[in-house]
Amino acid sequence: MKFSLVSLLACALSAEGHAIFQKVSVNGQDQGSLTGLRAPNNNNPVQDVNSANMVCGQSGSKSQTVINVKAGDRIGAWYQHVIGGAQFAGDQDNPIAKSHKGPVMAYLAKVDNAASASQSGLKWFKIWQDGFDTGSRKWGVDNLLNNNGWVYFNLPQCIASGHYLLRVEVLALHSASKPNQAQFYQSCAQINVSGGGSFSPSQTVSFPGAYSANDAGILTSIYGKTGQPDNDGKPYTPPGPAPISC
Ligand SMILES: *[C@@H]1O[C@H](CO)[C@@H](O)[C@H](O)[C@H]1NC(C)=O
Ligand SMILES: [Cu+2]
Repeated sequence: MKFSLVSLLACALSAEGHAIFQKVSVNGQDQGSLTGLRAPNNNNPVQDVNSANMVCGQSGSKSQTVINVKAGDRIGAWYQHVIGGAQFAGDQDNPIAKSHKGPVMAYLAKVDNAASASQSGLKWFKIWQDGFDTGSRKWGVDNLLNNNGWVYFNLPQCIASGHYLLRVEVLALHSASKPNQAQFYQSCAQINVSGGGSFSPSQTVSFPGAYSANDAGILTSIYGKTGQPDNDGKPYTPPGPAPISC
């Protein structure tokens, strides 16, 4: 009896295809594993939108490095199943389980020193999101899967120069029709932007605080009439503010 319970549990655990944002690239240049990152050291999702772990994930590793970038640079954020990549050879849940459909988002918060700044009490604004395309019926996570775990976006040209925390978030919605079952996967990159402009956000949000458990983009069923995770072909709006435009 005991044995079968243990093996059942082990089976359930290995079926969890969670993920960690663990590497940055700048214009295609790989910055190295965990370099410039505040990242969780396990891949469990945050499910409480009011948790302090909504900022940069559960506390894990914290780099001393600040990554130098320019406004307008193409940033890559790399998600993998566990730190380093696949959990084992042939890992079907790397970079993330295919069930984990949902949007991918990126936020910035200005700080004095990205290596040392506290991550609580910051003023965040969204710079990019990849939600759901009603034409192709693809989610942001589908694009991540197609790019071997890489998510790409450009830093806006208009943002002011200086240090920021860059928060990249995957929101997995496969179980999100029940409260507190949406899964949030985020880490923060420490960046120093040069060549920026004069933009300063007129509206910002806090983490935690930006989201509520019952937001339409969080408490939602993504399964359509055919049972596919296609949002029934309807538009989907990710939680939080709209990305800035400049
Ligand atoms: C940030 O980048 C600027 C421009 O490249 C550089 O002059 C400055 O030393 C950097 N600051 C830090 C703290 O890395
Ligand atoms: Cu998961």
